[in-house]
Amino acid sequence: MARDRQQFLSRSWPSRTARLNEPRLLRPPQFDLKHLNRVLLSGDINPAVLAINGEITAPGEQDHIAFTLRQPTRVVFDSLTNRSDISWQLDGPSGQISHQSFSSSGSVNPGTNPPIDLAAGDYSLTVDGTMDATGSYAFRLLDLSSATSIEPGTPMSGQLSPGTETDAYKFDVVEGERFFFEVESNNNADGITWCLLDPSGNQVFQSGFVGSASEYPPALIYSGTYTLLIEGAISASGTVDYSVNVQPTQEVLFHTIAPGAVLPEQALDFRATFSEALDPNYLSSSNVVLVNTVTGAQVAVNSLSYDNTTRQLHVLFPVLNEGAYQLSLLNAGFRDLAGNRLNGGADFAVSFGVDASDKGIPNAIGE
Ligand SMILES: [Ca+2]
Ligand SMILES: [Ca+2]
Repeated sequence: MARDRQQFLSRSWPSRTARLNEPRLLRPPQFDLKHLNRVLLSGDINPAVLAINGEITAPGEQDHIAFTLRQPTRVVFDSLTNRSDISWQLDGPSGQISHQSFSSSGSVNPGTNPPIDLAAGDYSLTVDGTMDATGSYAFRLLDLSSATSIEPGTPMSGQLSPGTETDAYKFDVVEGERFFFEVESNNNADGITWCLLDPSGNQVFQSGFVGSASEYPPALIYSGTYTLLIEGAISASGTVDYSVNVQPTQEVLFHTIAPGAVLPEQALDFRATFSEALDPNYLSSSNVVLVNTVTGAQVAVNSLSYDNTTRQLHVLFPVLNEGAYQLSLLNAGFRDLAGNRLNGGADFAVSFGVDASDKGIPNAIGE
């Protein structure tokens, strides 16, 4: 039934430059956004403004889809079809907005296909084959305001189904908060990307989305809603199951090792004393993040131990060369004995147990 409707949608408004074998209608139909949602989008975790399966059945055919937005809407075009010889063009009240092939419409790629802020008004999407290309196509225009809300610190899982789709998540940020983005699992890594958008739709990061990938961007500088997009490869077949954790972090110390200096292995140790006992099952060195802020490289900690009588976490570091380092505790990664995730500075006090100067490395470390 939906397919019949889509055929109607795509065929009932021939182009003004319609080919001779296309029928002409006097007036284009106008479809209300809410109507489209109800008809086309039930069961989708990321409601779209448009979700269309169509087909260019005859050489030279153009398909046209008209829709009306009642309010300003930020969208991304999510191509589900790996065809370089079929293209789409979006036109709106101000003229042409975008024109790309279906195979190069990465929805997380700000270079070719950034999020689009559409004003209220009437729009048309034209799908066209290059030369005599024919075949089926599918896409969604995702409404980012309808992204699924996530709670930082609580792992979440999802599925790209089909594997070519984009999933969108959102969470609220207070200016200055910092988060560690971690892929906990991904059963089909090929070609998936993820990106974070700030409240204005500008990209904070974009990178490959593989089983152990992580991103640790600088403190987020705007208060408002951030959007996380996870986009399947356009060549994907099958579905992709994944889980992700967006963890709030507590930045505890920032140190600089002077030019030319080398801090020997374990010369520096870090201690965090918690206000209550920790569940040992959630003690992990992956919850301690040391980053060289000059190179951006993450440094794996050497070892981590926890003494339940003193409630003290003890972390030793590898050899550190000159550079500026930032150390963060992924506080949401730790849990107390009641199973609660820690919520930052209220739950622990931190210190360096051994200062570098104690090891005869004058001026090696300074604030
Ligand atoms: Ca999905
Ligand atoms: Ca896609």
